[in-house]
Amino acid sequence: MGKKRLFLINGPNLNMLGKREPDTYGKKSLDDVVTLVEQAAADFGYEVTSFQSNHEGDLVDWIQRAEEEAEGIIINPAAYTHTSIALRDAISAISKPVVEIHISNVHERESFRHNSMLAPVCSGQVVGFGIDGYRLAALGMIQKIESEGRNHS
Ligand code: CA2
Repeated sequence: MGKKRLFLINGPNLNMLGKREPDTYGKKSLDDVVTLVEQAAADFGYEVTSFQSNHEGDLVDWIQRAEEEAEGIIINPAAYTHTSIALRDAISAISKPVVEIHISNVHERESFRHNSMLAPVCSGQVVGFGIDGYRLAALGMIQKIESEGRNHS
């Protein structure tokens, strides 16, 4: 059996991390985020496959892939959080746990960011801890996977 794997999925505009809007999203790049998650996951024997896209359908494809190729998904769906029934349906359709993460505290921002279409079908949500939220999401996700494995064995 291959190593246990997490998918790290980032949605539209997150390729701009570290290049624009540092007051909201910080100065670190998406590569820094990937390294952070890889290091956190490696401590527990997990590998990470990272994917970023500005296109909704590509994100759906990767959520579907996780059913066969990953133990769980850490996803920052970015603006699609607030709009996408397609992403919600994709998450609903897989059996693997999904943790939603937001860099900013969406609840102290505009009201259109307060609702997540995806949160009701996710296993957990991390909001407002900057990019460290990705590490926290990875730890929570791994804890969940490992404890569920123990319960079923
Ligand atoms: O706080 C988050 O992580 C968000 O998911 C970020 C999304 C926003 O639409 C959500 O409401 C909250 C926006 C991502 C845009 O990322 C950029 C990063 C750097 C520069 C410009 C955009």
